[in-house]
Amino acid sequence: MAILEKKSSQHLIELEDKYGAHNYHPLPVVLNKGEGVYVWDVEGKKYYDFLSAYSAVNQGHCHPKIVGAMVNQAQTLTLTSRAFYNDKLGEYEKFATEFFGFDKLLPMNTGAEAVETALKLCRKWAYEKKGIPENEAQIIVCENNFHGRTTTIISFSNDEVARKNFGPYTAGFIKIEYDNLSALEQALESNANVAGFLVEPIQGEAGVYVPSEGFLAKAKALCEKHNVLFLADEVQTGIARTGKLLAVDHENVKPDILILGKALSGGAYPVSGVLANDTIMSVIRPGNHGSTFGGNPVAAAVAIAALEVVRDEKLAENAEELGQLFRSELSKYIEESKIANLVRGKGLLNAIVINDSEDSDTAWNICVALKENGLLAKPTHGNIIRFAPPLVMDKEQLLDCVNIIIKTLKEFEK
Ligand code: IF1
Repeated sequence: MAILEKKSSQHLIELEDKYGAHNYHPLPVVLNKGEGVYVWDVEGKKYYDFLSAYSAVNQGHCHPKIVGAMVNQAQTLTLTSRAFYNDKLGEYEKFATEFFGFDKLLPMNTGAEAVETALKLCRKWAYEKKGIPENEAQIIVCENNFHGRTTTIISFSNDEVARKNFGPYTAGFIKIEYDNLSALEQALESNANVAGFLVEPIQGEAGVYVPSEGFLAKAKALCEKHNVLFLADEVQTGIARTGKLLAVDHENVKPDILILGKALSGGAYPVSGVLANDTIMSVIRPGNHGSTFGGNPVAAAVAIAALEVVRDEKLAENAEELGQLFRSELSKYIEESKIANLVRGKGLLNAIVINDSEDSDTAWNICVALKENGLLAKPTHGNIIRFAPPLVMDKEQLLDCVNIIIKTLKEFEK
């Protein structure tokens, strides 16, 4: 019998290069195992995961409770479609609506699908409840947003790499500067047909931009004043990532439409969803929207387990405490550093800005060096490196990672 050759990283990278679309440029590491805050490559090297699959693995890799729920349900009933009822969806909808404090949940699969769902819901509410003339609804979005990769979503992106040559683009969006209340007020006052304001409570992909204290609360108040829905995209910032269950909780803001994804499943399965109260969700009627896998029994079982882990292991509290430690330790180093300019973030969603031009490859080279030193992270744009470990990390592990990061940055001090 042929001895199964152990696949090397190089061989596996070549397979992807030859047979896979080149829609990503991954760091040169091939992972084959994950457990808690750790991942391993095919050569057996162990790493701290400081990306958490872009904040999908908040509960840690392969959390036994989440995987257990998935395996158990997968051996019982995986998919019925919504043509029939199943015994898990109603229980999940009740659990999730009570967990986040809304009347209704519309279950989907990916974050982009949930954002698209929220946009459709917002528009339909505008026509049927606010009385905006049909096909005239406008939704305000922010410069440098990231909400996914569908044609409509990239229509209001200003990232040319994500947008160019995918036209024609979807109309009905007004762009304003992020964290700019007067720009929001001006857009609301000069457009009669505004249906909603879609915003990331912290702009993740743009480089972990935390808005000014009070921005979210004042933006919500402006939306209320103009009878405009506040749509919070918490796909990346939600599920305890920023030190609260939701990033909007830091300002006690209650969105009209809440968009969730990623860690809603702990990274075990694609689960996303949109939550809203009946006054809004009641505009959706049979046939208006759906998806084959949306609300499937496995997703429902996984999401309940993933949220119970967040609650029972107090992940938001841990993210808050370790995030403050992370920023204070790095700030001390940055005071004397010539390679790092600043560290910013909330909870365990942080980033450092590298003292080099946006188009330099310094941030990338630092991430390659971090990999050699046993920690995986990736630049967002150009000179910004995002640091987002699983929220199950403990203090000792975090300080170990701070040491690895500082040691690596010092290798780049000129
Ligand atoms: C990629 C970025 C992060 C998101 C927010 C919706 C979605 C995302 C705030 C869509 C997804 C992912 C997508 C992934 C990389 C990652 C990402 F770099 F693309 F921008 F996290 F910042 N709203 N973000 O962050 O959710 O459809 O992917 O489930 O596309 O490269 P999705």
